[in-house]
Amino acid sequence: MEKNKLKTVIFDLDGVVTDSAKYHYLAWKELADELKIPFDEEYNEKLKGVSRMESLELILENGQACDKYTPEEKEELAFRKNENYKELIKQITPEDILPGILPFLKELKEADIRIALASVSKNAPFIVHQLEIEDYFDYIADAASVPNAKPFPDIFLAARDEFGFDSSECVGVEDAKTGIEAIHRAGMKAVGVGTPDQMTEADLLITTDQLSLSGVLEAFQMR
Ligand code: B16
Ligand code: MG
Repeated sequence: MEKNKLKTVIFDLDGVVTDSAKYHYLAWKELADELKIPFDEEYNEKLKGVSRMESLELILENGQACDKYTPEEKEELAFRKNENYKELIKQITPEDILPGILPFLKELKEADIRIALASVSKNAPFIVHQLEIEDYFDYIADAASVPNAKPFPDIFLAARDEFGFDSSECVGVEDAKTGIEAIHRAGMKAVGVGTPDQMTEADLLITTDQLSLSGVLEAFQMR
């Protein structure tokens, strides 16, 4: 197999394609306030790329409240947060695509490089629809059918296997520490576009408006 050729770029959604992370924060904040649990933007960093139920556990942990609720009550709390989140993301429009993402997607399409989405968010298809970028994606991984969330590599491997590529031919783009770890565990190179202190393990640390095909090819010595 011809290695070192870029065949697919696998994008995370929240914090990479659009800033839906801010809506996750607002929705969790409302719940945390209601439960009288301290929660701020700094603590919210821990939730990026983390699944819904694990995020709830982290929030409850911050208020020493993990044992306060039954599994059914926790399901109900997560459900309420998600209902609130779904209301908030209705306001997302194509104007919310982060700078540089659209030109990068166009560049990849023109170069016939597959484009995949590896978001652990069950709301990802709705957000992609709101952003009107469905046509760019050759594959959107189904978060619900992936056994293990990030930092496990499952969702990135699902995208790779969809096309039958080798990990060395795939590049992942992430804004969360757990996501960078998931990309590496999938054996792929990782582009980090998140806050620099969370991106220490990224192979290439840039901002979304610096994303370019030539930049990725050069950084990873790919063709
Ligand atoms: P949902 P990503 C992740 O999306 C978010 O970063 C994380 O904050 C969220 O808890 C998770 O999705 C689950 O989302 O509750 O909508 O299913 O970064 O993998 O695109
Ligand atoms: Mg993310």
